[in-house]
Amino acid sequence: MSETPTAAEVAAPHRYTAALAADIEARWQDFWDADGTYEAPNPGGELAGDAEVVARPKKFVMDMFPYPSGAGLHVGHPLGYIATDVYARYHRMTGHNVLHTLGFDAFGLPAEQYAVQTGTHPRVSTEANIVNMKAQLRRLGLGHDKRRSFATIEPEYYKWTQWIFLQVFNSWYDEEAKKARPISELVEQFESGRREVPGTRAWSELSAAERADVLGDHRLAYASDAPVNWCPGLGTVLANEEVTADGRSERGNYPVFKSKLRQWNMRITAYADRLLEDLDALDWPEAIKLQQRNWIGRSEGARVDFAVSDGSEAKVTVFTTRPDTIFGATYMVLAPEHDLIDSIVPAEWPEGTKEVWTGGAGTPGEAVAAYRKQAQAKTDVERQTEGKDKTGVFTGAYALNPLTGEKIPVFVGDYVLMGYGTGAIMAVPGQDERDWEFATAFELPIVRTVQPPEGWEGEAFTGQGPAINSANDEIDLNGMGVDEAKRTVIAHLTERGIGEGTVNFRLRDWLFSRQRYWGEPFPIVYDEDGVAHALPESMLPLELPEVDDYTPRTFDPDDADTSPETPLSRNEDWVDVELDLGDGPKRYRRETNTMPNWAGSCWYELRYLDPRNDEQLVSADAERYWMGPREGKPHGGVDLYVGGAEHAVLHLLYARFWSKVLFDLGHISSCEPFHKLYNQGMIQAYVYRDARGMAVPAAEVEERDGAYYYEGQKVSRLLGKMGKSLKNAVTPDEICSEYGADTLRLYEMAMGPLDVSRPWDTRAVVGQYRLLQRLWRNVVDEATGEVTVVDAEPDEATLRALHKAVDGVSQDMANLRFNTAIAKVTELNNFVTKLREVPRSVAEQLVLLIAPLAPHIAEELWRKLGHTDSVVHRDFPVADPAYLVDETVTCVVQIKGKVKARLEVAPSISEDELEKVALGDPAVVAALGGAGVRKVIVRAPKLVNIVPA
Ligand code: ANZ
Repeated sequence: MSETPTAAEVAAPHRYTAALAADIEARWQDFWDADGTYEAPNPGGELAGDAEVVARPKKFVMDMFPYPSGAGLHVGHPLGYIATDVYARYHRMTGHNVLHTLGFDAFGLPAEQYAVQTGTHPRVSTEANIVNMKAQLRRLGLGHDKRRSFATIEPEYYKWTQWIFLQVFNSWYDEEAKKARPISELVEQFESGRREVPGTRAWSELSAAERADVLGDHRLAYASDAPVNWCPGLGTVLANEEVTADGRSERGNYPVFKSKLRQWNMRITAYADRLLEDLDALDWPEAIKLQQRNWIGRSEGARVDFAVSDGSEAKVTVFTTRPDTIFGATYMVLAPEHDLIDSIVPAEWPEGTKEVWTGGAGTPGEAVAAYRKQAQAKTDVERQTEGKDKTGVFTGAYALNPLTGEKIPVFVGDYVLMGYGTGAIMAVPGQDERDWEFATAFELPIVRTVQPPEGWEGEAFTGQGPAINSANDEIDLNGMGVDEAKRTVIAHLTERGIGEGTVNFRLRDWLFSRQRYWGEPFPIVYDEDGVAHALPESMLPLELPEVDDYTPRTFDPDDADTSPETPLSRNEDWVDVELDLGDGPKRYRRETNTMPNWAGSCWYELRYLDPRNDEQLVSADAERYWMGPREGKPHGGVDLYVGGAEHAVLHLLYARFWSKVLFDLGHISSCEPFHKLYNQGMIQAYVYRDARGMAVPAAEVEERDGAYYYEGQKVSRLLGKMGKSLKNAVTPDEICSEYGADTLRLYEMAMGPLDVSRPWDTRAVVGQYRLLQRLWRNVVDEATGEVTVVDAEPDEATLRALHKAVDGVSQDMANLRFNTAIAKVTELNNFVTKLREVPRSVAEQLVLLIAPLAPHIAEELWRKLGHTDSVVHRDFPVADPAYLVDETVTCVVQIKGKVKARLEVAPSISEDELEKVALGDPAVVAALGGAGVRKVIVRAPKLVNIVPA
């Protein structure tokens, strides 16, 4: 504040200004902290509290927790946090025990990269970022139960992440019971002979390593040699999303190779069906459910064997969703990585090989080798892109169509992916668009097996219709619809032993290891034979060791035959250990990969419930109380989870998977983590770019005649993301300083419906500031600071305005429609502003109405109005229905000038509507006595004059 007061400050020293807001807000934030205002009691344990509060209905409201980035928050980040806060506050005021808190998802790559660049330990930078973010969040007045906050990097937290890993590792999926069970029960089945041991020997005859291998095929967490994106130039494996379309690393532009590396996986595919089925009962946006369904990608179809026609026993097994079309399979395609290729390729091109099939190569072997090389450099997405020319080469081998008996050529083509189905297809150009394109390019025959509509020509027909061209001596599909034909053909193939109906999923197991430092260490050690052993629970947490260097070791970028060296492997003292795992001290080597970023966020909702429990992940009482199944929520779960739509699959699918495992093993009572999900929109901001396309600081751009200038140069303007790199970030701190947190909260909630993206406009913030200033003036004299309300009863019109607002705002709050709630509060406030005197009861209700949205000013006014308690736990106003019905006016209905009826109607009734009501009135009908009507004269809303025929 400046030292000499301005004229306005002298005239109105008690006006609601930024300085006053700052004072009010700081005071109430301190009060809430000291008072523990937002602490939600558990039914028992360390966080047990007031039994009366515990007995209320519970509400568990949650945000997707933030990564504490060094850049801190911009105004886009808190949109969801404010919304959940308003929602939580509303529910506290309507008789709920509300749990709302916020933790930090603090492992991750940015801190590690910063560490590599600066030598600062990731823990140091991460903790500093958390401190900064907490301060930013505190200024917003969010009503969090701070006792329940944590960061995923705390050993007390990741102890339990590791513990869950062990639960997953030590269990298997029982297909019959359709649930996870302890691995010890599987061992028992093998031992007792109730389950057949693979191979020829009994369980007791297998070595420890052999047993470990057998169990590894069943464990829900298992190590396998999966082909992954290995980038020697960066020294790490990469996610598919980190690889460019031309097969290079997005960062650094190094070559990326598909390399088989031993990695940990989680068998999420075992849960594919349940992950699908349980979606139905969740209250999630349909778009997100659809994304999960597509990601899981359940397809019903068949596996069919095609014999290779070289006299060998070889066969190509395909997965098809259209077994009804087999009669139209005129060629086959194998993925370039398919194992069978090498064994079926002949030395020479067979007779009948067309020029276009050979790729210009002298022999099939050369053609296939050259083609594979070319395919290796493409990503799966690229290979599958629609409308791209289909490529491939002939393998020189033929297969037999099992229903037509015809020899059909086998191709290698990259539009077939190794990771889906069997990595091989029967191609039916008549019914499949991709196959049609390929067949046209390679001059292959096309046979339609479904009758297309008349005039259909020049493309595949993928719709429904009767089967045609589909009969042999044993089976006749002709005339059948697609579904019947499918059923018939599957039965036939099954009988012949060359096929069966199957379900195929797009979902893959979850690759769970990363070659990074800043993540949870695996609680796994290897013995001398390389057998993996779980650490006992007593050895958790296994803490991250100190290392000198966080950098991954890099290699010659072109040398595919290298493998990663993880940062953790550099600490030999940590890696090479003597442990007693129950059979005496032995030497072991620790797993040196770390868990992926997603691990910590897979179960954090559970830890909020019982954050300091060091005996259990969460106590059964607390879990059942906050998460347990309820009426209307068969699976239980968080009552409201708010976050960005970008987390449709990975995080939300992984978290669901872990919940199901923990549920199966009896650790929790809800098999779903999040009952209701809501995606908030994004706050966008204008990005201004100069002639070179570089972003310029948005705050320094000037507008003149509809054009934009930066340092005198014209710049372009587009709506985009908000962020430091685009030089358009606005921080909540700036807005809090200029107007106060309550104004910021109102502005963010008023910008539009919560799920819609909206452009930030700093100039518009002042509108909400004025609302709060008017509210303040309605209660407090700006010159004296005295409360000005009177102890008079409000008049009828005021009561109507009040109760209408209360009714509307309540409904809006319960349904996350905060923008319209603010409009209604504003309307009421404007009404009150026009009153000569403000009745105390009206002022109080107004303050309570706005309390969830603008909690600091509400507390302050509540106190000024003479209350000694906090508004946080006061009852939200309840509308009196008596004041909600519209007022009516009396309408007189005359026939030939004589009054025959009086009607009570809304003052706003239309002429048409009034005419209808009048003519339908029983007294009028009786008076007309069946006579027709010649003319009706309507003067809405008061008079209707009827002239009978
Ligand atoms: C013959 C056929 C005829 C097919 C027809 C479709 C239509 P969804 O629904 O996604 O599961 N396919 C199978 N494995 C493949 C792979 N590894 N790479 C690329 N394509 C593959 O798709 C299943 C269909 O996609 C399968 O059914 C197969 O083509 C193809 F009129 O078989 B179909």
